[in-house]
Amino acid sequence: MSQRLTSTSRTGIALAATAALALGLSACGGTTKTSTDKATTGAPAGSSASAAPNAATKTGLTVAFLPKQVNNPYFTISDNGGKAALSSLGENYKEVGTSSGTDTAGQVSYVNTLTQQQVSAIAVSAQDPGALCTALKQAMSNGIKVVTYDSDTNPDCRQLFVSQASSEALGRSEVDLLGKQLNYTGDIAILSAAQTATNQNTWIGYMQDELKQPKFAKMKLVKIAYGNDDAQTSFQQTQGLLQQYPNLKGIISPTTVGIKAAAQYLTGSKYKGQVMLTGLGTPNDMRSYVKDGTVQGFELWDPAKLGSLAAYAATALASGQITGAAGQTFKAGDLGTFTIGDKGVVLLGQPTVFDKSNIDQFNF
Ligand code: RAM
Repeated sequence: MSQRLTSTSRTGIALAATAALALGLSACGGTTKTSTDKATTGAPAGSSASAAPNAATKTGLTVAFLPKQVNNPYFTISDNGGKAALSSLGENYKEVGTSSGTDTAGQVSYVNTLTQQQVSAIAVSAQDPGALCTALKQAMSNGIKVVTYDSDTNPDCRQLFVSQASSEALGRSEVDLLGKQLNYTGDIAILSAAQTATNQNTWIGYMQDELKQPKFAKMKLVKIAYGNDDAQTSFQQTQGLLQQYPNLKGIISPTTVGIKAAAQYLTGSKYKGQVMLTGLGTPNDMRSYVKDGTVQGFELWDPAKLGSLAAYAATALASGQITGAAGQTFKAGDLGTFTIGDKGVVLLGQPTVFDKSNIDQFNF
């Protein structure tokens, strides 16, 4: 597959971008800085460009969602949230992606195809922080706006990261939840997704830091296992952890696929109610395990809202209203107005903790 656009189409994109910039400038009264959207220092790719906050929202844009995995129900919910937001704005939605959560080459190839197709923006959940960078930078240099959502790349490979919640709070709170469930005592393990996943690795870093606090002195992290966001691998990894560590008292699984598979294993085993399980799951996946006593509590954000916010951010970028610099704001329909933070990060909000008392109020 050719990764390059013809020089004619590149020129076309450049002309369109210049025209859009000019329109945006006249709408907001003008600024003379030109958009380069290129970073060499690891800063977010759009942080040095100027925005036209009052520019009209363009219609007929095409925003492509590229999730970590297309057959993962979590991404079906998030990307449908993106689709609904785009259709309310009069934009076009498409979704492409691999069925494996560890196919970085596949993700690269989809980015290259979307660049050839000259989509307006790409919203991607990255399987790896660096693997997509060359392809995403090529997309951005062709005028395509790049938003990461759910799982980030290195900041210079995208204009914005739409984050589900504070990574630090997510990592620390999962350790706190497990600590309460096992009375702050015992061996624990983490069942993660792919070994390279940016989001899980960031959360795990904060979990390890949280465990250094004195109140966790009697809790010992004995193993980090990887289920690759594959149900069968995650199930087998859970079984392996329990066999290898007979004193295991708790598991944190910060992935919707992992926590569901671990709960499935525990519920049919002698460990049910004995080994605690928490992490990140959807209420619909986890409801029966909460009701049967396998799981006491876990957390998540609303994936549909995450996808919706990514769609609004991509549209605002492609309309020239924002560039990705800290302090810029954009509107996201019913979700409200959001301000871009440090390193081009936009935060959706706080996650919800689900347990017996509230799980029936949620349907996703
Ligand atoms: C899985 C994916 C995703 C993560 C959720 C919690 O579906 O790994 O990236 O955010 O779990």
